[in-house]
Amino acid sequence: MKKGTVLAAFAALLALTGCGKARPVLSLYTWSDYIKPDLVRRFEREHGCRVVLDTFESNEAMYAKLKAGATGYDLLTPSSYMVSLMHAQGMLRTIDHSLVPNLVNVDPDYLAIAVDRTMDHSVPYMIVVSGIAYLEGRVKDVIPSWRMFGRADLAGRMTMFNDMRETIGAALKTLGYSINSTSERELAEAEALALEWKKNIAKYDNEQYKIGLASGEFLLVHAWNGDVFQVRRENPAVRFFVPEEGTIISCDDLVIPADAREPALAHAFIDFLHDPAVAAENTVAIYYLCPNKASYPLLPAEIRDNPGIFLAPEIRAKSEMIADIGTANALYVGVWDRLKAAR
Ligand code: N2P
Repeated sequence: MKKGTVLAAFAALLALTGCGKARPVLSLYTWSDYIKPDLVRRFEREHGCRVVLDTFESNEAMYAKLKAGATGYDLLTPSSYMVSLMHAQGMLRTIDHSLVPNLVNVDPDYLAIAVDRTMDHSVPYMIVVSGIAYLEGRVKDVIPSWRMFGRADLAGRMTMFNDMRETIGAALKTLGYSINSTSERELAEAEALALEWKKNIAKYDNEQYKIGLASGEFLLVHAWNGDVFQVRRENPAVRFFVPEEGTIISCDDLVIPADAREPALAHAFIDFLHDPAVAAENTVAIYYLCPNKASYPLLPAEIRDNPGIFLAPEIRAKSEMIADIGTANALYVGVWDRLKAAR
């Protein structure tokens, strides 16, 4: 083969395999098990790009990493309270609605209670319900309450979230207080309760609990609903409940950092995720609800009739979304530091 022919053949091969000239890379920084992998591949094919995924385990960990100088991310999925904080600090780009025609599909009922109602700098991705998961048949006398973490007979076989707003929030809720309380007295009571619970838990954890519950290493865990239903595919004994005291509902939003390198691709990805068929397919795979109204009729009964995904109105009424509480955040940091250090 002549040199030119070899080169031409090589170029053709590169074009075929799609790894020739640098394809644009969309860098996504998100929670684990939070998008159907096939959908990521489909987007890569449709847009001739590569999607690189990096994961964080809490809003605070993600924020700390960005503040420490991490750059190069094009799309993030923080919870709304963290979105408010990041927006206030000029860390986010404005969403260009002309690039995201599928925004018309976002559920207006959700937007009515959202923090960023006009989707100025964030677009809702998934609604998350916090609760408790356990193994049926392995835990006696289950009551649908956060007080289960006080059960000494389960000591060492339970986990709670490694997430200050979630774990302190569960204790506040149990005491009848708001998860967004800024009262020092209420927080002190919550700290005392969470400290009692800490004696019974194996660890604070946001990711390993899934595998630990599936394997039976843990019997009862503080959990996000979608993770639990994913785990139930592996172990049908897994059960989930929303504690009767009420719970935390979060919305994780798609946001584009101010220094994103591929903002156009990031907008395209947001648009892709809000295509109703894609939104439904993603929800079916990860069991978190994408607040995309046009996708609801496409969801199977398993999702639509799941009370852990579409909450009963009375449970919803008792539940709250985490808010950015400004300088009072320092109170939570103090409580959390003491809880983590306690033995
Ligand atoms: C998915 C984590 C759910 C997001 N593994 C919690 N905000």
